[in-house]
Amino acid sequence: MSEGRDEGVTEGARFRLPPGQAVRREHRPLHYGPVPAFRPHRWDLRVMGATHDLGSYRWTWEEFARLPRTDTVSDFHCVMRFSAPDVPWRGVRSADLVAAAPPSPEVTHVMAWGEYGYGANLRLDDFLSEGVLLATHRDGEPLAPEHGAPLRLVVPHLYGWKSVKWLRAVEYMTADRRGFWEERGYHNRADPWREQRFSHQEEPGHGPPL
Ligand SMILES: Nc1nc2c(c(=O)[nH]1)N[C@H]1C(S)=C(S)[C@@H](COP(=O)(O)O)O[C@H]1N2
Ligand SMILES: [Mo]
Repeated sequence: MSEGRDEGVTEGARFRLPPGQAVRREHRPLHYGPVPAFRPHRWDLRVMGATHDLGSYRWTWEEFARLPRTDTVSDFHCVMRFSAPDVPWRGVRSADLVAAAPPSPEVTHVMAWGEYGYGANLRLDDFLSEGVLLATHRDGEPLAPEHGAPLRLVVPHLYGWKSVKWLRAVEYMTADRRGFWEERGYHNRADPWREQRFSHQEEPGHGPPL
């Protein structure tokens, strides 16, 4: 995550813009590391950790395709100070996934795991928020490889690094643990409306010790 040049065109108040953000419509991919290849026969999605029966759940690509689909439109805010308004997504609601793979009552947080060990931690209530989607489509098209194909998380109410691309697993946790950027100087919660960009802004109790 290096500071990119800001080619954003700032518009009026067409949509609510969090502090320190500018509008950018262009959909330029942003991530750390290489883009993984999608091999449908090898791909699976797992839900593991503190499930209600301590078992783990697994969907092949074919099985995942049978889960109910939902369309959403949400704004996307990257910590590098650009925001994309009104992005149409299609996918499986986090709430529908959690209903299919119930957590134990002690679960407080989840880790969303992408390929290559990228992970982002979320409070369970943030993961279950309205608008959180395991997305297969953006703008009516299947996700492009660089944007997370075949499946990415979309957490519109938190900074973009929580929206894990190339999602492969959701781990239920009974205590908080930092993800990839959260242990590298970025804020544990990442609320753009409070400009929670960096870990040095965290108050005691905002996250596990660094
Ligand atoms: N697996 C993975 N997911 C990731 C990232 C990453 O480096 N690896 N970067 C995040 C960041 S910082 C942002 S802003 C968004 C960018 O999504 P986009 O490239 O589709 O615009 O993806 C997020 N998801
Ligand atoms: Mo980002």
